[in-house]
Amino acid sequence: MGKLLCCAMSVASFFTGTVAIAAEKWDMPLAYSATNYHSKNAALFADAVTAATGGELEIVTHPSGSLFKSSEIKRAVQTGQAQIGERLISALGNENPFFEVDALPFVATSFEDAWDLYEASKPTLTSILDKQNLVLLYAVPWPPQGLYTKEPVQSAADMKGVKFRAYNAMTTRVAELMGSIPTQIEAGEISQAFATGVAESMISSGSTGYDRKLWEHTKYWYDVQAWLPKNMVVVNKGTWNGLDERTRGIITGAAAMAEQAGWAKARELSEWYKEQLAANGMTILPPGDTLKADLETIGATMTSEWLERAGADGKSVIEKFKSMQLGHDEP
Ligand code: PCA
Repeated sequence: MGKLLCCAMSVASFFTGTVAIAAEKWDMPLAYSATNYHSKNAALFADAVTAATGGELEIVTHPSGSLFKSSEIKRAVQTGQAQIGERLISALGNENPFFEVDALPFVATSFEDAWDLYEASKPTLTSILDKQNLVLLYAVPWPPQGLYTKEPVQSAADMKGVKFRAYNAMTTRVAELMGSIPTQIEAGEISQAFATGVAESMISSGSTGYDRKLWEHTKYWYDVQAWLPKNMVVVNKGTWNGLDERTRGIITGAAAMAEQAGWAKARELSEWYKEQLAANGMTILPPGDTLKADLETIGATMTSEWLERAGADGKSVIEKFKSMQLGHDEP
């Protein structure tokens, strides 16, 4: 009896010992508020990995820039200060113009086209990230981008001199080409920027307008459907390579689910966000013909500027995307 008990105890301590040594905790910094669908989706992904590994790998999300600010998240993951994190891809244009492909105005303006553009860009995106010590896990879009204003806007000329909140170099360029005055401001600082008069207008999704209660500061949202930028979730490559194959498989599976769920959620909420902006007193309008034409001209300028900067990679992703479009048109 005594011998058996002793053996049972040592077996138990062997197992608990193993679990204690193997258990790993990953911090997952997120830039956007906990209630936003990107953050909720990341939390579901984190829980799925934690559950499927039996707690051997626990992923803990830190929304609202609470662990690292949005501008710091990618570097934190590259250097291993955080093992995994989420970042708006198109904000990284200063590192490589290729990151801006999903923020080109009027190139991919629907969820279907945004998905095709993602598929077309994924191999290059993955290899750029690989060289930066990062592994791409999944990417999820923001709903189509529209224009928030205090006053009605008929044409780009009406935006002249307006203080414009930008979230990357591309939105800064849109503002410059409209004659607006751009300032780059993180999503978390939007309410304050509008409340203090630092910003009067911006281009963003209904999602961010809803999260930041833009109806308190603006009256109109023009449903321009200019582009659908994406957030990506990346892991530190060294950390990734240190995982066993089974754990990597679990993460890859959970990431594929999170990607599908995230795209579905963005699509589903896109209309809902507009309804919420309207319910809170905003006027939701399609852009008038002049405004649309002006923005399209700006988009064409920006696309040719980008093609210059992005070189062969840029040219080939646009060609690949266009050939996918043609493919869809075939009977
Ligand atoms: N919301 C983010 C990026 C794109 C979007 O829809 C923002 O405004 O910062």
